[in-house]
Amino acid sequence: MQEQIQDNEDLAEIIIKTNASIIVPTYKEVENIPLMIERIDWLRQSLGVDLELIFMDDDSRDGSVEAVERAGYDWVRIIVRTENRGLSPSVIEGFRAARHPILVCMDCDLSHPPEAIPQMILALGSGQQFVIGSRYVPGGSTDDDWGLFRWLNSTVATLLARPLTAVRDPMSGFFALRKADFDRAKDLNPVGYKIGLELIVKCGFENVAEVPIHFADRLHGESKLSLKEQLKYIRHLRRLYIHQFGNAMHFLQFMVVGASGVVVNLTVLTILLMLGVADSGALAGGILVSLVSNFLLNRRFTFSYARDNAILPQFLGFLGASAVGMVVNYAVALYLRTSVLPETPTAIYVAALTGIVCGMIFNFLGNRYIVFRKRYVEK
Ligand SMILES: Nc1nc2c(ncn2[C@@H]2O[C@H](COP(=O)(O)OP(=O)(O)O)[C@@H](O)[C@H]2O)c(=O)[nH]1
Ligand SMILES: [Mg+2]
Repeated sequence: MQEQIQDNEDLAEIIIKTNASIIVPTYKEVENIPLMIERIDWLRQSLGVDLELIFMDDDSRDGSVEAVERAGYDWVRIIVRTENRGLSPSVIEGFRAARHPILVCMDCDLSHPPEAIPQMILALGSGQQFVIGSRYVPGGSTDDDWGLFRWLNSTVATLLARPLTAVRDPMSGFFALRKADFDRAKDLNPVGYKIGLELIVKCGFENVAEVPIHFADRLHGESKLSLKEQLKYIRHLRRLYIHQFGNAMHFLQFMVVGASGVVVNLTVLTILLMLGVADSGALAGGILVSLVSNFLLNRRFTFSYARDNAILPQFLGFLGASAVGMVVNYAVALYLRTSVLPETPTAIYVAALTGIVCGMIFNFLGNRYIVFRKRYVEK
């Protein structure tokens, strides 16, 4: 392995002067820890800068602490965490504990080549705010044995993040940034695995660079990326979308809930008709049930930040906002039909559609700012 590293000609040409802290989240990585230390030690010696290595361990109790002690270096530490476990919180805590002006985060499984670190630091020095060790830029690669499922999984996850950032590999757990920028980051919500994506979005970084890496398969042990973590990713994405797109995202969810209300309405209508209820009763039943389901879904998802507020006043407010929306709808449509549009066969439809859109917007605004108003910041 050492020879392979020393073959890396680019490294010899890169001279960096800034010291860096390398933060490595670990959970049961005892087999990989000595190898990580060895690789970083080699990098320290060849660069001649001070690199601090901090393992952020979630109480693995597998001999990780002893492995770090055995190495006996004063520039290597392991911090054992017993509270607020998880990959992202441990990285954040490690960044806070770091002593040097540049922060690097990487996996402990030797997937991420430490030899890319000098280039990453250099990019930060030349004005980049965030630098990713990337599999998906020219020159980057992964080991060949990725099955279809793993590839598809990674591709879909990356595509879902595309509206948030144009970065090719936002899922990467190998990245670097300045400590000063990290210290300024607000509202970090370290949930799940994608701490790099969280930082790019929440810090609002515009200059993000990607350094190509070969992403090797993990050396020892198994990936801890479970299905549960993947579901957390969906929740994380939703939060980031709301952070980035604010009202547009609330409106989109409001529309999706509205569309689901149509399905609920028609389903209830059909069931009631099958049960022999009269048309008038079945129509009313469909409307009532869809109103309730729309309300509950909006409370649970669209305006989830207000879901701890009292439910009854909210429901009455929701009905009120719907009523106002209907009045606006009717008024706009009638005004357009009688006073604005020319006498053509399609005029009534144009009027009706414009009325619907205006009514919906009023309905949304009433719910967003009055019925489900924000009493506290979403956690
Ligand atoms: N502190 C901490 N580290 C974790 C946790 N889960 C995973 N890790 C570490 O985070 C890194 C990435 O995890 P890994 O299983 O390699 O995920 P993958 O690369 O996406 O397959 C590894 O160094 C893990 O040991 C956790 O809950 N807490
Ligand atoms: Mg890994």
